[in-house]
Amino acid sequence: MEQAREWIQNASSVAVLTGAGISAESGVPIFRGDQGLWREYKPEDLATPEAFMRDPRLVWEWYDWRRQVIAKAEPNPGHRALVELECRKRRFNLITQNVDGLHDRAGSGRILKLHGDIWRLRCLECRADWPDRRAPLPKLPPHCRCGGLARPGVVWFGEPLPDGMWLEAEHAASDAEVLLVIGTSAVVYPAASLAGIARRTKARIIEINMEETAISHEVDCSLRGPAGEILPRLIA
Ligand code: BJW
Ligand code: ZN
Repeated sequence: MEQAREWIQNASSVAVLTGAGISAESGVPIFRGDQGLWREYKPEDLATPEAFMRDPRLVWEWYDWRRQVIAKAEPNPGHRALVELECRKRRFNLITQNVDGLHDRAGSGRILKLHGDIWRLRCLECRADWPDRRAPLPKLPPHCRCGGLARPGVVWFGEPLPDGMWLEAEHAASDAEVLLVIGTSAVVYPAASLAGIARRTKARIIEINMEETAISHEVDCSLRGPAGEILPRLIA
């Protein structure tokens, strides 16, 4: 902890990659492990364009349930510690895989949302894209004004990340002197490759997670425990 705190204090450029674990203490379920099931489905069964085309109502029921959980959730001390860190650093980049909007609600500035935003909808017909914060939605599946079927504004397996987003994330990781990787199992690509990118440009990599992950062997320091407890102590 002391060593990691010193690396952060001395760095002028810090990047952060967050995953579902940072929102776990706000009551938002993570994807993998025992908690990751909704009904009998795994995220890999639902977060795909194929699953949506097969059964849009089922996929929307999952998203509508998650939107209701997230609507009741509040940002936790982990989200807030990152806002504090952003205020202190000249160069700071927050990259998140989360779609829940809790970093925005905590007050983070620019956020690179690799996997989109659960509070936006997109029309499959006319490509319109709009915010909708109603939870539950009045009718499933929701439709666009044009009559087309709407989908959640998120990135599913097999889909490219939002335009330009990956380039910016890669740039942030290569520019960082310290990369914090928080609450992600690091099994989903390309997000998981950001640690390798930062490592090539000699960044210190600090992982915060309850458990060992797919990248634990390539980080400089693993802090084991809840992000909502570790982050405020690390940044204090
Ligand atoms: C705590 C805690 C506490 C708990 N404190 N910690 C090899 C290379 C490149 C790509 C691929 C590849 N092999 C396969 C691919 C493709 C695929 C992929 O990665 N598959 C893997 C499963 C193998 N990737 C893609 O398809 C991506 N697109 C792509 O590659 O496009 C290429 C392309 C280019 C051009 C044209 C077409 C295509 C897209 C990936 C999209 C992922 N989408 C999802 C759903 C988003 C919407 C939604 O939310 O519903 O994103 S899947 C899901 O996983 C979600 C998450 O963001 C993502 C990552 O999960 P995360 O955050 O790591 O959560 P968990 O649950 O796994 O882990 C939580 C962690 O927290 C655990 O470690 C806990 O221990 C910890 N924790 N409490 C701290 N209190
Ligand atoms: Zn439309």
